[in-house]
Amino acid sequence: MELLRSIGHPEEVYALLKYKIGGCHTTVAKCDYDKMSDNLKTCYEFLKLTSRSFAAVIQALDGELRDAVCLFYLVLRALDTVEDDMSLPNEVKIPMLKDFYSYLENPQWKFMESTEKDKIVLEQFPVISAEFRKLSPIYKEAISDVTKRMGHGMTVYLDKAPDTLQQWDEYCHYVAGLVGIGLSRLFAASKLESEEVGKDDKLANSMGLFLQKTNIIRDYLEDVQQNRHFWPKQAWGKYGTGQGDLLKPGNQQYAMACLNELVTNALHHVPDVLVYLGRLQNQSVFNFCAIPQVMAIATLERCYNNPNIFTGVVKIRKGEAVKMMLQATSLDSVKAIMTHFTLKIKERVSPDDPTAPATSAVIDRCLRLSQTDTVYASQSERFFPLYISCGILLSAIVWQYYTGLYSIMGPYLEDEK
Ligand code: IN0
Repeated sequence: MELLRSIGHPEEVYALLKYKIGGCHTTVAKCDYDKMSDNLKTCYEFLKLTSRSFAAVIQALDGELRDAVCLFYLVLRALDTVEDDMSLPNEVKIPMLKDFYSYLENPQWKFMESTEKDKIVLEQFPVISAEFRKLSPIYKEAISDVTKRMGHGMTVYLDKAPDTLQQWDEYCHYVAGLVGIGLSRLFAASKLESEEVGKDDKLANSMGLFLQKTNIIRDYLEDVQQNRHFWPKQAWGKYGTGQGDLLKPGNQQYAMACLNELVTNALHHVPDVLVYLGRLQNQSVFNFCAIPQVMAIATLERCYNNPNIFTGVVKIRKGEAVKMMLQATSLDSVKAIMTHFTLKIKERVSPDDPTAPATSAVIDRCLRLSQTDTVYASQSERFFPLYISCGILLSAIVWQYYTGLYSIMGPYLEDEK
């Protein structure tokens, strides 16, 4: 099915086949399950259950960093599952979010009443917390500190949608910027990355904000349908619309203006993302950080000025994702991918859009900082002869099949009237 969706993009078909056949050396899992305790193996099983493709990138991390990031991911997933659970009354949820970091030190703590899809990480929390307690103190401190700050921050926005753009940044800081800060500390603690990476909270925060803002923009319809509101009022309120009103057909023009304003806002994080990625030295850490960022810029490009955001799901094709994943292994390749998608947005900026000047300005800044000799263009030309040959071969097989079929079945087939 995924192959069919990429049929018009030969380089994606090639990427999908390469990935399926196992040629993805950059993201290939380095886990040695034979040397793991049963408990830790179970944690990796939870990781695969909850994060699908992202699990492979975590498993490809070098050395002891791999287990630390796996456990950090599971703890965050557990916290997020509590935050998302609409069936939990606030009297239960608020103390749980605030105290969550302390459950890491409690071998018995688990929660059996969740109704969420990832409830397994709460029901089996003792498996996760036991492995957490085996980590070196430096990793434990980073994970515990971030869990504490995030749990507290989540309670601030439990019943409150972000109003101002500043509050939007604050909300995204709690749920994603802190993830960047925590991960950067883990990278530095592992000595795979410099101390500087672990100390620059501003850049680490931007890494998370770029991902989270992209998710919030992409998921508008799904979130509003579930009565969750993450688009800041400062962006939609100036049109006199109410919460969720951007879905009403009469508000389409406002909806598009608002969408483009938020995409422009998110693009402001790209310069920090490039500086952050430029500081990384370890290949496995680089891939782990770069892959979600290139997926985000491709998603933002797809969202920009796209009315489908308000009517359905806007996603990048699996073939496109795999192609980027295989390519995002150096700063130059990431710059090439950033250039490719920012240029595609630039082509679609309309002078009628109220944010157009700001969009063009931020795009020009991104393009200046992403300058590179590497190109990420559709490599269709390279594949064209191969594609034509495959096409001819396929037609011949189909023709043979039908003529063969006719010679056998012909006598039994009804004559056309
Ligand atoms: C992540 C981030 C993530 C990875 C690498 C570096 C980061 C630096 C700062 C902040 C976050 C960073 O990446 C994942 C990516 C992911 O889960 N992708 C999904 C696809 C999707 O669309 O959701 C997949 O299944 O592949 C991410 O989105 N988040 C995340 C969570 C925990 C950790 Cl440890 C790292 C979630 C979020 C909210 C953006 C931080």
